[in-house]
Amino acid sequence: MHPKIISPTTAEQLPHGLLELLSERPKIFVLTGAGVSAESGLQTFRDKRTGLWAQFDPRRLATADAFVQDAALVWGWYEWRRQELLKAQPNAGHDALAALQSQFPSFTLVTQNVDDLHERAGSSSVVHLHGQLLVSRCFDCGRKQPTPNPAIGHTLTPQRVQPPACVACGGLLRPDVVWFGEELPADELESARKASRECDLFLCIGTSAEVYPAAELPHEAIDAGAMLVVVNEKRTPVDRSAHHVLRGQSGTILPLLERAARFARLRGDL
Ligand code: BJW
Ligand code: ZN
Repeated sequence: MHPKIISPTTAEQLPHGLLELLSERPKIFVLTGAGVSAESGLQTFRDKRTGLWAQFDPRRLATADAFVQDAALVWGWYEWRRQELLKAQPNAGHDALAALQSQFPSFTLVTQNVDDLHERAGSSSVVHLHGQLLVSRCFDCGRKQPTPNPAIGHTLTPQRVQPPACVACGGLLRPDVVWFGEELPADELESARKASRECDLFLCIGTSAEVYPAAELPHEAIDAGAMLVVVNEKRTPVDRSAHHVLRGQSGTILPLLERAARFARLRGDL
């Protein structure tokens, strides 16, 4: 497929086919990635200049082996990430998705993000495929528990911090996020797969779509007959499978989409 790539600045410039579908009360599936939180000041992962992986080695920080090797290094890095998150606020993109959810009876929001900005913007029933920064679990017994308050003050760079002990067995706490080589939470992945196969409109927003199995979801939706719309500042591997590519920042494009959906539904109601 050769999707038309546009950079809309008004709701009226959105593709006609998309507006028409929005007027028909489609089942909507949204997959978000780090790009949605970039305008809130949180670093993405793979940007060549500003991404976390440009600055930090994921093999030393985001694998179970890394934790076994040097738990204080890993925990300190996540403490720093949590502090960055606590300073951040949802942006116009998060707000627009929360408003869009309130318009459509069937709306599934699946995020790869480990932050809580969708929830803070008012989205409900958010499916976190890669876990959450503010939740911890025991590396030994697996028991989930809230993360104790950050041990260090606001620092500009990560510092080594010894992980706290599990309330149940005294083992070391780890962040309840999905590291490379680990399985995604089974219930979340299953509900995401099911909803992606059942949706009419799949919005793939602010993700490089390079990490599996999340990156399979848009393809499952297309294979089942959905319209795929990509919202991203840059090219991604799913662009070529998309019906429409909306090039730009999610904080600009999603409010247009939300506005267009309101008008399209009004027209559909007439
Ligand atoms: C904007 C914007 C703006 C910016 N507006 N847009 C080869 C082939 C296939 C798979 C594999 C393979 N080799 C290895 C694998 C498996 C691996 C994988 O996929 N690797 C690939 C990288 C190759 N996957 C796994 O290991 C997964 N587990 C697994 O497969 O288990 C199998 C298993 C079976 C049985 C037993 C055991 C295991 C787990 C993957 C976990 C990913 N974890 C992370 C870290 C989470 C914790 C943490 O935060 O520290 O999750 S990695 C990181 O990537 C994070 C993200 O959720 C994830 C996705 O990144 P995302 O969100 O797409 O961010 P970016 O930075 O990549 O992209 C941002 C995008 O936004 C860009 O496109 C920008 O242009 C755009 N943008 N500003 C709009 N304002
Ligand atoms: Zn424990």
